[in-house]
Amino acid sequence: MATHAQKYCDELYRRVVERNANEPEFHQTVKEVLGSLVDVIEKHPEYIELGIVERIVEPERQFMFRVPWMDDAGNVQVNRGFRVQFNSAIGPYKGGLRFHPSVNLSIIKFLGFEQTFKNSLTSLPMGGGKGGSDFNPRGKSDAEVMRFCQSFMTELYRYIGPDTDVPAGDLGVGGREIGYLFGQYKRIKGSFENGVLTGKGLSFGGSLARPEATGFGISYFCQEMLKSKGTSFEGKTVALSGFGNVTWGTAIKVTELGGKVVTLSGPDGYIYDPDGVNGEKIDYLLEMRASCRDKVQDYADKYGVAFFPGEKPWGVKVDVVIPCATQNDIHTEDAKKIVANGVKFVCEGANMPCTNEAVDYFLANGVYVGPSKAANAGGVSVSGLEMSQNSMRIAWSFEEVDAKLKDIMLNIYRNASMAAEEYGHKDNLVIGANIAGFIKVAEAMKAQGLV
Ligand code: 2IT
Repeated sequence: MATHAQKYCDELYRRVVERNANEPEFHQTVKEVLGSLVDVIEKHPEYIELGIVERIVEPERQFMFRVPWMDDAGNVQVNRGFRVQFNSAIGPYKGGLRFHPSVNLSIIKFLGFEQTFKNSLTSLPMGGGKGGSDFNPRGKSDAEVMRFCQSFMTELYRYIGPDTDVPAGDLGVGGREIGYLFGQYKRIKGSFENGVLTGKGLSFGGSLARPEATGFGISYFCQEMLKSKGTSFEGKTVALSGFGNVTWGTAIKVTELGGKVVTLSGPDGYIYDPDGVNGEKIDYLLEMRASCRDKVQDYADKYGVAFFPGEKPWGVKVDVVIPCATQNDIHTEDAKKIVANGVKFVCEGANMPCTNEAVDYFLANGVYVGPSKAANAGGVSVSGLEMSQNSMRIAWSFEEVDAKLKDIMLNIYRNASMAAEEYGHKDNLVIGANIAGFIKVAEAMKAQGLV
């Protein structure tokens, strides 16, 4: 018999789908989160009565704007810009900007929704937001990227600020883009407010360890998962996907912790390096990214390893799987191969890299799953620490930031794991992370009245 809470969640999900047609990624994350909250809502009927759950699935504010710019050949280009301010119950909106041709409102809303719970899990005072553009960085010159960033910020600046909304990077937005965006913001505002963006260069308020933070955080989180089952990265083979910032940081730390990274992937296929992606081969990922070619085959050509065009690395036999590329990288048929290979640990590095069905398949087959909103929260955590340093006008050492990051990740693991156990879902970190992230936001919303 479906409980009242279950019926409420089913009906709310139906309405979300109806009111937000053509937003499959947003539906996907709402379905996953609502599915995790039934027991909590059962225990806290006020979350229904006060409309907390109904409000939490509706962004506070959404902006879409025109971004006109001129390419090097003198042609006018028009892209679309987005910023979704999802939830400000526990702090200023905080979340990255994604520049990728696939970007649309559905993708930005899914990311903003996830970010709300992720930021809550970090224990730092950050609300949830996300933005970006369908601008395609592939093959663009430095000057084109700068002109695009300037035009994008000329519109975005009116919606953001150090105490209102603090963007950062995501796919396609790294240190170079944040530099151009900050320069334009500073010029328009006529004051030096560097807390408005994170992921900045070190010379103007960036934090040490921010580039490494997402991947290091994933590795620390995954290490806790392994430790809780009496094992470690030592001697384990690890399949990563992607070759960008998250993959880079994860490869460094996993290698340092004794694991061997054997795969990377790109839009063109995947590479298999039986000797491990380590040392200068990890540095080469930075070059591959900076080239804007978007090809992982470059790695295979340079180091003479196998390249599998058009394929994903999920059929490779390894001990640990960490998808670090983008959403919906692992479908049920991939999950089946992973389970058949005897993998016991899947830790999500990218945002929502597994479909809901793939996650269900893993859980049903005894795979320990680290959900992205917990496992990849290290990036935004160090963004939060960057905001603290900017407010205090001081800079911490790499070791200080890394130590705080590690503490935060252990804390997230503990909270997710305890929440799962408390609500009768031991070892289901997906449910645990959703519950732990939700409760803090819900309590803040409850205290702040109907807003
Ligand atoms: O998905 C993410 O957490 C990010 N892209 C980082 C966001 C941030 O504000 O640092």
